[in-house]
Amino acid sequence: MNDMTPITTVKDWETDQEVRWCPGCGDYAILKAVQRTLPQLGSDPANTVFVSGIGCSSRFPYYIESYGFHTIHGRAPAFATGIKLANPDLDIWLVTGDGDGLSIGGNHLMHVLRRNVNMQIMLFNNEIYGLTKGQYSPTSREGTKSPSTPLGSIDHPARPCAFALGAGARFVARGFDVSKNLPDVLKAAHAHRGAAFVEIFQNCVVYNKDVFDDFAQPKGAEDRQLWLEDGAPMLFAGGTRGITLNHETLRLEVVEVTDGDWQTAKVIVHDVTNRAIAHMLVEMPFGPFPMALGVLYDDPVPTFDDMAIADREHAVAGKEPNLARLLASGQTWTVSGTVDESAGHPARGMVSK
Ligand SMILES: Cc1ncc(C[n+]2csc(CCOP(=O)(O)OP(=O)(O)O)c2C)c(N)n1
Ligand code: SF4
Ligand SMILES: [Mg+2]
Repeated sequence: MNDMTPITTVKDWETDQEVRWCPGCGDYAILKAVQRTLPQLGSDPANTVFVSGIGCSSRFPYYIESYGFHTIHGRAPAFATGIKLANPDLDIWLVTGDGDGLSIGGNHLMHVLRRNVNMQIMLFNNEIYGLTKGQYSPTSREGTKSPSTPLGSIDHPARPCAFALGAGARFVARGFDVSKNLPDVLKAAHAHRGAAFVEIFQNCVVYNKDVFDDFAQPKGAEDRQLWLEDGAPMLFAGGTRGITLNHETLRLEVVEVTDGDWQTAKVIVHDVTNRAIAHMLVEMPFGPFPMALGVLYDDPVPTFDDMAIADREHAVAGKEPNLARLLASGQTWTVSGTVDESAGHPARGMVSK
């Protein structure tokens, strides 16, 4: 991965701000994982910006000792895009929630992914609106009881990674708050040049407690988690089970692997550039299948910021800046005439080109 010589320690990324998350919230573990990862990336607080929208998750910039913007609901992608274009040398981390990023901000999130602006995007998915006291969100499971769905949600939930892929994202990964692998996932996102989307399952212990226990609880985790590694076979359950592609139905299937012979069982070797398989992995229903975690897709293309800056440089190459000439160029008008005070209206004149 992209480990660099650290110029900071974990302490350098901690702030003196009082952390306002509830005791036991999964956000704490994510904060620690990020603070542990930044020194390993060789990041410099003077060059790093955390940008968020609104929600419990979006309080994140207060707790990182760097530049930060706690912006408006759902609009972090617009701010982050502007910051990146204004100063492309800045390393941008966007923090959003399932409500912030997929309800009010779904449109903005789609465009930052489609445009491929170079930044890391962490979507904390707790399947609930935490900050506003537990209303259901676009990722809440069917049947979720909340103040806004007292009879249980009837919506079909959005899958953030499927949304990201559908929007054109070139890097899609998944992790969860207390996972020891989260720093590696974040490092891979940072190594990707372009919009790198990371869904992080996060336990809201107050309004949606332990909703990810089905796959995240440590006991028996290896039977329920498929950690993907580029170039490695898709094995889980201690290498006794794997994922294969049925060539007749073109669907994924779980297969038993005997004596470690995954080749005979036709287990797929993970290729992070295979977009079709990435789509299948993010849609894989948990239960019959394990939860696919780690880097699902990573296939860079030119970034919006690189291209916009190249365009800008091309447009001004060999030209002297001249504001007066710019203002007088193109279609201009001269307004002339007199004020007719007796008629009681301020100005009546002529506009000529
Ligand atoms: C324009 C606007 N509409 C609604 C709200 C109320 N509001 C604040 S946070 C939030 C949802 C946050 O949910 P999520 O992004 O999942 O964050 P979490 O608190 O779960 O981390 C809502 C609806 C607001 N602040 N501004
Ligand atoms: S309401 Fe939920 S998400 Fe918000 S701080 Fe509390 S536990 Fe965390
Ligand atoms: Mg939420």
